[in-house]
Amino acid sequence: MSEPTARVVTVGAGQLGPVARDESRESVVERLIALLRQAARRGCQLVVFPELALTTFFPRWHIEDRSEIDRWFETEMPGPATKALFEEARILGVGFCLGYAELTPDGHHYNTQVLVAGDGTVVAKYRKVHIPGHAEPEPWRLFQHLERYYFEPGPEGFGVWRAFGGTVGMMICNDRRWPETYRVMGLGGVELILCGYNTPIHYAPDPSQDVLQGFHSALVMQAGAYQNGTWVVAAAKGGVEEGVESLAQSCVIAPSGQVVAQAYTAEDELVVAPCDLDWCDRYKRTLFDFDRYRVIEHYEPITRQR
Ligand code: CDT
Repeated sequence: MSEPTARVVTVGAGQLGPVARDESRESVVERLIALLRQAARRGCQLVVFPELALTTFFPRWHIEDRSEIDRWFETEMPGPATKALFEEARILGVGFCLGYAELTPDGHHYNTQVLVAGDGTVVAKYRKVHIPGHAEPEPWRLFQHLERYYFEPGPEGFGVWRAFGGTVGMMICNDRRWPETYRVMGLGGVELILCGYNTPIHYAPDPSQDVLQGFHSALVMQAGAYQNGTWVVAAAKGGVEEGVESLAQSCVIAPSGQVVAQAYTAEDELVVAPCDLDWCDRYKRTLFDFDRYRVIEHYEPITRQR
């Protein structure tokens, strides 16, 4: 009897280098399309792009004018600038996951990721749950991190979707630092978590953490992958953007917790790895067999206490 075929999905982390404040969305989309074409040549079925990929990381500035704020947001997806990316995905048969600032018709502002299938159709949307930083300007900082001024937390929470031959989840940047993010998706049977991020190297409340940014980013994702038996694919917007240096180190992490591919540069770069989704079961059915080993009667404080 022949062995069943492994469920391998080849995934690319489509890292971006800096996006300048005055760079147009059309120009960024050209860069994304170049990465998507490279991904097709390298056998990818799916490419993960960074958080807020279409613009510079605008939460580093305090903008007061409402109409100026809303210019950083997308009111439709695909929209005028992004429809070329959707069309290219359809032509190439390569899906993607893209982070962007979303303004809904009823006026809500979210930090969002959309998952698009290889036929160019939208599979799912995820709105960032853990919103870091601060809600009011703090002039003592070298630069602002005003995500809590610009974004509401996603009301839907975490989800998993059947796509790309497996069970796919999404998280955005700061979400990756919280074990609950992975565990909620783990309880849904997640096999492949897609994450975009913008992580400034300098952490103003405690600069002693600056040298540890790369370590902490890998630490949380490797632990989350291992403890939930899932792949994690993470794409950075890295490099020095408008004077602020951000972590690159986009990577692919296996359910074993091992980093199997990582970016070499802080520029536009595609990091590719074949992800065997059947590898997840080696962990989900053994050490992390939730049904057998989780002791939920002792976990209640996690939802009772902030
Ligand atoms: N974009 C994002 O979520 N960045 C945060 C920075 C935390 S410091 C305000 C991160 O966790 O990487």
